[in-house]
Amino acid sequence: MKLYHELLQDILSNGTFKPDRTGTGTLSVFGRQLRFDLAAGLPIVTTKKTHLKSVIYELLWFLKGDTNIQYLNDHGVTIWDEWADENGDLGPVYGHQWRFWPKPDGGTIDQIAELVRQLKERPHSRRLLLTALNLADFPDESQTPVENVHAGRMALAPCHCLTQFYVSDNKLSCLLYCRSQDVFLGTPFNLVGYALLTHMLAQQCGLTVGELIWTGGDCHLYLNHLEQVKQLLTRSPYPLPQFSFARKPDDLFSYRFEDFILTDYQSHPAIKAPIAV
Ligand code: DHF
Ligand code: TMP
Repeated sequence: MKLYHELLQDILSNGTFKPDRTGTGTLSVFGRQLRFDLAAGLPIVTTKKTHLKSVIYELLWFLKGDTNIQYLNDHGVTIWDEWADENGDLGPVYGHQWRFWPKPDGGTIDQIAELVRQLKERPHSRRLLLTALNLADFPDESQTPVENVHAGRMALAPCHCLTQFYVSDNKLSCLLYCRSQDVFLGTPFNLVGYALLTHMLAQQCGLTVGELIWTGGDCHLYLNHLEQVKQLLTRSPYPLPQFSFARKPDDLFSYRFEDFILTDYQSHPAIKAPIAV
């Protein structure tokens, strides 16, 4: 994860101060890209312990089309708690758009089922897309996340908002666009999440994994993360761990937590940082 360190250093060196929605303040750069060969190992940060369990349950939760934090909490995952309303709801966020994108006629589009079908039938397609960018459901930035949920809107606008998949030589690659990245807390999760989704799609469609290409729009470090970043940068990365599945589930919606096997994840200890709400 030398590339992740270079991105952190880039923001420290070149970032300009920007105030932000949460009132925390950031150092920010605009428009960056990192490429990872997924066959070389899982792109997980090794210079702090990354909570793989939270990433896996978040992904399974998205794939269920679920937007209530109860399922996450039932599995000990609390990463979405701060944005949910009193019923645990987050409004029509990722899971809703992935599985139940609303159509004008009242029906819905299952983007994930469609993506699997297209990958099997037309792997050469240039339309292998997944998006949560439903502008009709966007939050009003002058309101709090909970006020937005109460008004039927998303608690937060989608950060990882557009993904394109690509097949060549039987290898599946993933190009991810994140409009906004909390590079210390959010980016490590987003890299692993989309790497795992790519592994799942490849397994289901009889493909091997190619590249993960992460693209960030507003790439920022919150001002209350700078000490943590400097601490992380003093550490040396370990080799990337290998990823595999315990079995091949019947379909993309049948994966369980126990199916995800990470071998030899060697990491430095976790570094705590406050999250900007
Ligand atoms: N808001 C902000 N400001 N940054 C985010 O990264 C973010 N991410 C969201 C929702 N809102 C957000 C969803 N994803 C953590 C990581 C990802 C995430 C939410 C929270 C987090 O707190 N990570 C800590 C603890 C991990 C854990 O408890 O499992 C970490 O040290 O990685
Ligand atoms: P924003 O909607 O004002 O951009 O705030 C969202 C914050 O959450 C921003 O710091 C980016 C961060 N974020 C990630 O980095 N990754 C994620 O997956 C999510 C949901 C949020």
